[in-house]
Amino acid sequence: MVVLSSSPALKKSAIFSGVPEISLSEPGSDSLLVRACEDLGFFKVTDHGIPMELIAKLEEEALKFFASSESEKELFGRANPFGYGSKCIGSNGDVGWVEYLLMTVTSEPLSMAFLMQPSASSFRFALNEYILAVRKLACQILELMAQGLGIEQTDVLSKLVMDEESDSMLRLNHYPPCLMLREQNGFLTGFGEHTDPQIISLLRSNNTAGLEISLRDGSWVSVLPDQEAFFVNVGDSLQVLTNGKFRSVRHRVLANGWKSRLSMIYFAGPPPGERLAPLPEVMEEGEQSQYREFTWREYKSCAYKTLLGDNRLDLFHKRGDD
Ligand code: GA4
Repeated sequence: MVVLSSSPALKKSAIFSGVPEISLSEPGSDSLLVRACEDLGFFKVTDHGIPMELIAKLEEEALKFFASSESEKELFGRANPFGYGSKCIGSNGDVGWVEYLLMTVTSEPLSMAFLMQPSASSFRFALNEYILAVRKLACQILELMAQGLGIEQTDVLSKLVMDEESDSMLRLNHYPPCLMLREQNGFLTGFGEHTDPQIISLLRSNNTAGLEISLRDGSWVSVLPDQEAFFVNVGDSLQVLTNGKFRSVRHRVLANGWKSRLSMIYFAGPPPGERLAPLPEVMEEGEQSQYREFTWREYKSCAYKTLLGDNRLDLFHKRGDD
C-alpha cells in the first residue's frame, strides 16, 4: 500500500482572475483562442454546446462507480496504464491523493469487459455519449485555432483527432475527502505537476477547487472551478506543432480534504505513427524547427518512462543536441 505524507506541506496558491473565458458562439473566438494558447496555454470555453444533462449523467455514474467497494472497482482492471488506479499514478512511483479510471478512446464505442456487464450499461452509455460530444468539441476548438493562426486548411489539427487511429484517452479523476487533511487544515498533492503530452486536453470538473496552473514566471495560481465550462490545456504535441508559439501548460491538483473533486478529462492525441513537427503554415520565412523529428509513438513511450514533474519535452529540443 502507498502511504502519502502525513504532514501536508503544500500551501494553496492565490486565486487567478486572468483565465481567458472564450464563448464559442461569439465572433472573434478564433483569435482569442490563439492569444490564450500563446500567453498561458490555458483557457476556458463557454457556450460549448454540450448539454449539461449529458455531463451530469456521466458525473452521476462516475460518482456511483467511485463510491463502490475497492474490490468492485478493481474489476475494471488495475491501471497499467489503463484501468482503475488508486494513489499510484503512472508506473514510475508517482503518488497522489486521487483514484481514477483511465480509458483509451478509439473511433469505436468503449467495450471493455467491465462496461459490457449489464449492471454497467448506463455507465457505458454515459461514457460513450460524452466521448462523442467532447471529441466533437475538441475538433471544433482545434479548427478555430487553425483559423486563428491563419491556416487555410482548418482541419489540419482536428484531422489528427478524427483519424481512426487517433490515440486519445478519457480520464475520470476522483479526489476523495480526507479527515486527516481537514483536521490539519492543509493540502496534499492530488495530482502532481506535469504537462499533458497530447495535443489538447478538455477538462470538466464539479464545483470543487484544486486545479492550479503555472504562469510564465513559474508561479502557481489557483483556478476557480466552473462546472458549466470546459477548461482547455495546450499539450506538448501542440507546442511542437506550433514550433513553440503555443505553450504547453504545467498544471497540478491539490486536494483539501473537505469536498470531493471529480474531473473528467479528454486527452486528444494524434495517431501513433504521426510525425510531430512544426506545421509549415506556422513557420515564418527562414524559421527553423526547435525540435528534433519524432513520432507520437516515440514521444509517448519516452513520456511514460518519466516522472510527472520531468521536463520531458526538453529531451526532444534541438538545444538538447548541443
Ligand atoms: C499526464 C496526462 C494524462 O493524465 C496521462 C498521464 C500518464 C498516466 O497517468 O499514466 C502519465 C502522465 C500523463 C505523463 C508522465 C507519465 C505518464 C503518468 C506519468 C507519470 C494519461 C498521459 O497521457 O500522460
